[in-house]
Amino acid sequence: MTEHIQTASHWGVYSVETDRATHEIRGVDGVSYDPHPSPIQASLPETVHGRLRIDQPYVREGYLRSTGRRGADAYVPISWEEALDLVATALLETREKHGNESIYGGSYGWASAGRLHHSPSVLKRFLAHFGGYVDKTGNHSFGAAAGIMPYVVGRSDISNLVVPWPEVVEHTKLLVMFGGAPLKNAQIDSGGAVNHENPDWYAKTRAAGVDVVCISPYQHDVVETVAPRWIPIRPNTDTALMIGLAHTLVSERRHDLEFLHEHCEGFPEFERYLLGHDASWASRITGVPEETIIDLARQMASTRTLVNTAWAVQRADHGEQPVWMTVALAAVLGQIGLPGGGFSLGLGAVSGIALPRTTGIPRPKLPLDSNPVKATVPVARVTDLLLHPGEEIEHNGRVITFPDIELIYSAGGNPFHHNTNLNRFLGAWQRPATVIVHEPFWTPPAKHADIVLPATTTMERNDIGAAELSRFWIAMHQVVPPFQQARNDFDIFSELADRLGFGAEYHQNRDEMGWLRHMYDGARKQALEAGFDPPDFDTFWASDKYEFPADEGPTTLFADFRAGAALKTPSGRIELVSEKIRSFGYPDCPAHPAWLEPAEWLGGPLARRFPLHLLSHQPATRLHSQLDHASLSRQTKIRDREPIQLSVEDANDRGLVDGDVVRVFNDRGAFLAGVRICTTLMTGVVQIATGAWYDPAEPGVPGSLDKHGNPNVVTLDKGTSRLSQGSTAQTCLVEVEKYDDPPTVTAFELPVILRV
Ligand SMILES: Nc1nc2c(c(=O)[nH]1)N[C@H]1C(S)=C(S)[C@@H](COP(=O)(O)OP(=O)(O)OC[C@H]3O[C@@H](n4cnc5c(=O)[nH]c(N)nc54)[C@H](O)[C@@H]3O)O[C@H]1N2
Ligand SMILES: Nc1nc2c(c(=O)[nH]1)N[C@H]1C(S)=C(S)[C@@H](COP(=O)(O)OP(=O)(O)OC[C@H]3O[C@@H](n4cnc5c(=O)[nH]c(N)nc54)[C@H](O)[C@@H]3O)O[C@H]1N2
Ligand SMILES: [Mo]
Repeated sequence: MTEHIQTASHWGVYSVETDRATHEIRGVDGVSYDPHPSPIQASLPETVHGRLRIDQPYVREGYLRSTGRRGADAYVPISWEEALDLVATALLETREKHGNESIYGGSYGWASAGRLHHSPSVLKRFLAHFGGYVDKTGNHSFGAAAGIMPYVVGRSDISNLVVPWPEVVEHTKLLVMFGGAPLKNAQIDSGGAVNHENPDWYAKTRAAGVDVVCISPYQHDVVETVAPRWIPIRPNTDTALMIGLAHTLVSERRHDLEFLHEHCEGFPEFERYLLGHDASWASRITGVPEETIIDLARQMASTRTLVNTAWAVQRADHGEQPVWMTVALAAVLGQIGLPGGGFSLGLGAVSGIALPRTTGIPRPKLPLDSNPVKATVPVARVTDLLLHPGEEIEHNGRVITFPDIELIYSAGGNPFHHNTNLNRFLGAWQRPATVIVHEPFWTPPAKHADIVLPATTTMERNDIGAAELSRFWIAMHQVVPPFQQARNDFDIFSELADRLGFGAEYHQNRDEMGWLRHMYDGARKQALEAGFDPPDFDTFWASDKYEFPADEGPTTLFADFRAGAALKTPSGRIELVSEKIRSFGYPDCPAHPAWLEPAEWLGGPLARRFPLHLLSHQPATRLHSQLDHASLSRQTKIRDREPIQLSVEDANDRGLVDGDVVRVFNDRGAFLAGVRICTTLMTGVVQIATGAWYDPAEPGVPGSLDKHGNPNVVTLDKGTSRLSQGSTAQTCLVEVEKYDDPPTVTAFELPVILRV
């Protein structure tokens, strides 16, 4: 008999059709209240019971004898009893010999939707009760923006610094988008996208006659639906373009002096800097013609203009600057706090970011409990942490000393996806004595771990979906029993906590449904106090979802500030000059927004050897590395490799045709990819999606050729600046050459398993 059961993922809520007797998953369907369900959900039926699932616990063959190399060894199947003993022993020994500061539990990662079974969270709760762990700070998504914005506008909640679609449609006349807003990115949301409305909002934007400008190396970063005007720009030079625009505005007296004096700190000093950098200077740096800059500046001053900057633009060396300069440009225009005007960050970066939202909705949550260890590492500096114990780095006005890491515990992330400069990272990953990973699939982190514990996927457990950017609470029902010996991350930690003597503190004697009910009741109480009316747990669970009412209308960003309220900056105003930042004395983040040359870019000396700028964007057919093994993602590959886009000219110069395999390389490493020639990409720029599973020709050996197309084999791993230490993944020069007789891709093979 067929059953239909609702659950959810980061890419949407869906109903799963299963056979009640055999538990075969027959298909998935979007829910009726989702206007544009994501095609990514089609990858689920084949993967939940697919051959890459990890069926039971394993230990790396060389681990117990301290031999071999992570990534190169075979795996030995062990029982859960043995596996949990090994984990408990490693944890206890590490703590005893080296203290809790030697345990890295920062475990970055998107894992899966659901508020209880979010694996990095259950891991952190566990390690907190074990006496603590070294955590990470910041994120890969918008680390530089989150670092700089507290100084500029007194806020670090970057995903709220967005002008929502309804306001754009009603009030914006000119939408200037640095880095665009690729529609493919709006498929997903951390915690579970619900209503995919972005395509409809683009259509409304078009119908309202909003003039859209896409400033990006790639023309299709804004959907054709809105007939955008394309201004190609050299990667990592947006700050210079914004400075050129601001210069034009100021020198032609088109700026809003009253706004600058009333609401901003430091304009006179910033103006002196600005006046030395005109449109012709900006043109030389950006490759944008001087007249285009001047015309655009004039148009911006003549109408209601919104400047939006994509998160990708700040995922680059000195990524603080384009964000600060976005605010400065909007301040010069003087429309901050007016409906549909001013600035916005990351419009369209994820599904819910610019949809009508409701403020003050509480979320059911699992308490992480406080971490007794205070040592942390910025996410972009994890390799340095592992390689250089004792080293000091500057971060946001403080000095961090790296502790000596002996044990890595990772669940719910793929470090061979999110970290840059993987060859250096792989060397770092070999250093600690023990690496423990929970994974549902034989992914690169599983294949590089000492102890591998098999985790369930969302379909195998009950949970509650409640994304920060949505108005829904979603009941996620268990669809099928756990695969083979897989267990929920939460249950694994509960059992470990029992063994280690803090079970009662960790799980508080609640099982899965006990926790869901407890978490729901806590959030419901808060919701009732806030004037909402969610039903009791049983009604919610039976009815699949609760939808909070939409707000009457959005409040305009910074309208209260414009009307006189103070910002949480030292001056209470927008800081175009920050005395606080000046006091840090950082050469890579001065007291006002400025053009600082990136470590590598097309205008720098390295471009003579590596003349192509590599951009690695979010993938259309998967979430980061998740579901790369499903047919939807694999169908897009070229001769089994991730496609890399090259302009016609760059392809011709190298004698390349569509379908060729190429080697993409620089001094940090090399990977293979399949050529796709693109007529809408700027010459000098190549583009590849992130997320192809790392697949080294010589496993475990730093410097090996990656056969499959993982861009992080060549990306740079310096921090954006001493201020934020954010990721610089988009700052990367390479060369590309044809590669004959490429080796077979083995990313989707199982590791060698020694059955005794
Ligand atoms: N070059 C380059 N690199 C980038 C970026 C870029 O733009 N360019 N973007 C960066 C950004 S913004 C981000 S957010 C990061 C994302 O990096 P990650 O969040 O690390 O990427 P994911 O592929 O989502 O990794 C999630 C992992 O968790 C596993 N998993 C899923 N569900 C569960 C579960 O229930 N339990 C357990 N134990 N495991 C589970 C999946 O199989 C997968 O291996 O990448 C960053 N890396
Ligand atoms: N389908 C899907 N959607 C996703 C994700 C996914 O994995 N899959 N990941 C999600 C996550 S975690 C995040 S953080 C967001 C990220 O959202 P973003 O960071 O905004 O997304 P990207 O796709 O990395 O980049 C968007 C575009 O920026 C342009 N760009 C890159 N560098 C520059 C530059 O220097 N200047 C200019 N002007 N343009 C530049 C590129 O052409 C690229 O296509 O996406 C989310 N959405
Ligand atoms: Mo992200």
